[in-house]
Amino acid sequence: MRVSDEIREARAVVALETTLIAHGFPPGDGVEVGLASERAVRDAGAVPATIGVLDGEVVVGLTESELERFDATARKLGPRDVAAAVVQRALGATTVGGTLAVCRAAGIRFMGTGGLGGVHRGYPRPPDVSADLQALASTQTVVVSSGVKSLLDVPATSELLETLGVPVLGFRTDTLPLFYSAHGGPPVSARVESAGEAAALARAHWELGGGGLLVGRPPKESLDDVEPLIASALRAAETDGIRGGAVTPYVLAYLHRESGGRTLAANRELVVDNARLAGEIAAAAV
Ligand code: PSU
Ligand code: MN
Repeated sequence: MRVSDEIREARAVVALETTLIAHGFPPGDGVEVGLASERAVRDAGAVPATIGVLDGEVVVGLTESELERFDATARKLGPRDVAAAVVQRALGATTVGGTLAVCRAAGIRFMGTGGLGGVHRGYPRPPDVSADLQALASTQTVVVSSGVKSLLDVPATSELLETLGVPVLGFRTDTLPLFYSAHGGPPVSARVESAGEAAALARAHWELGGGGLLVGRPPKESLDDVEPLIASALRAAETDGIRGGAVTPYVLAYLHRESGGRTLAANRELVVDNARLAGEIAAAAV
């Protein structure tokens, strides 16, 4: 593992994933979103640590030119895939779960992302539950997201987070945001009003020996008419025989295309805003 000097010495560090960069946006846009997220973390008074696997190393704190290598050819790395990518010298983009596995090894306590993975619709056919959930439950890190991925079964994911003992904090909201939409999600386990309150709650949870916490931040501009598009994207994915890790990139590309770019703009904005809030919480925790 290679950790940059700046990150090693920083008091407040925010981890950022690379799957979003490589697979969550059209070519080129992902790198821009990654760099904008890093700036947002800095604006909040913390140091960004974008994480990925490159040239046989886990890199914690990719440089700008390294970040630019993360395109759609990168392997998508969940927690179980990081070691293989290192040994096989693959270009590896970490998911939330893969990033959390690295956070655990590097002692990083805060992370920003778009949406957490979770229980796929139609469970148990296929029996697809993201490794993000188990990784979050077992890592002492705060993940700031706008809820879970929009294509999931959100109520089932929320139930499973409860089962796993993961606190779900609503940032100035009583319900878990639905990624593109701020409204209509399941209730959170506690509402917080400030970054300082989220940091204090995380500290208390960790003193009790608890693991990860999710902070749900509603998107500033709520798109409340995307659900029918998501349903048709999932039908198209099924018709085209798309499975497993390929489903999210397929659905996101479908939504970006069919919404005339509205979901793309919303997605970009919420990822950067979540990175900023993660930075504020990290800064408040020191
Ligand atoms: N949310 C998005 N776009 C994404 C992801 C989440 O809006 O690309 C990625 C994250 O990296 C997340 C991963 O960790 O999808 C989960 O994938 P899976 O459901 O295959 O575990
Ligand atoms: Mn999956």
